[in-house]
Amino acid sequence: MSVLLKEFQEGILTLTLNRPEAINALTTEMLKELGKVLAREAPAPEVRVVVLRGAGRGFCSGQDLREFEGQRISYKAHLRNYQSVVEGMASLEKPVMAAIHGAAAGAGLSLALACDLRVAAADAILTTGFSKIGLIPDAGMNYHLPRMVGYAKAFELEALSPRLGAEEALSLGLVNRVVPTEAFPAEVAKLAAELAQGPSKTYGLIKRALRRSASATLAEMLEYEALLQEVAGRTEDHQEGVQAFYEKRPARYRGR
Ligand code: T3D
Repeated sequence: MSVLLKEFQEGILTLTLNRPEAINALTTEMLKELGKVLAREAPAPEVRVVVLRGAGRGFCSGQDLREFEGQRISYKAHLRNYQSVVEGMASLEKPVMAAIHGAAAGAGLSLALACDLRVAAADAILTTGFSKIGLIPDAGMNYHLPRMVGYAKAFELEALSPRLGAEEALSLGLVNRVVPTEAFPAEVAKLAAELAQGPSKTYGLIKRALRRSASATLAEMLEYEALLQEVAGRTEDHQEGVQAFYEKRPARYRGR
């Protein structure tokens, strides 16, 4: 059985981390496969949204702590596998959504934070985890976390590594919504379908704009927005959106 399951249906590419016996602890094989799918398959125009989830009772417990047992590894080399995945998600011009149930720990949480949206089941537990084993957070956590919660909270979460329940994660802005555990698969599917039926190119441009804003001045952003709007304004979906407004009907976006 593959360590990464792929399913494509109605514009939604669902990627399932599949090592449930270890709460989907990440191995080199899994990361390489994930990086490859993000680079080669996810950019296809028929893919309108990517959902990342975990098999079994949790999302992901982070790096597999048994993979390099007894070995002295080069972290710099090993972390390239994580970097490809995180950069792959960031540069993908379509929404990437994490569906979190059970534990999201260590680099598993880093991957969830690198997604554009996070939906959590009520049973979700989020924890940075790294400092508990004497490591610093990686896989982009030091980029994403302080931008979501501010420096002081990020320091607390990274240094003390508390286990956050879904509601606390929601109140901190770490997840976008919390849904009852029984309704989780249906709610994830509903949100994914909504995104898959949306103006996909616009979503990609929104993603570009928000990512650029992390290191731009207001003046630069005003210029950049104007540039991106030139692109959005020429999409078929923009024409369809305006036409649907005139005709007082729901828009039928095709991602073009
Ligand atoms: O080293 C490097 O390569 C550098 C990069 C590091 C990146 C990182 O991600 S560092 C952080 C690594 N992750 C952790 O430290 C989390 C470790 N796991 C836990 O704290 C807990 O397992 C959870 C909070 C995730 C879940 O707790 P619980 O009680 O629901 O489950 P459990 O019983 O602890 O785990 C179930 C099984 O999964 C268990 O196996 P067993 O005993 O039934 O055979 C456990 O050992 C295994 N497991 C859980 N996490 C990992 C793991 N196996 C390997 N690696 C793991 N990360």
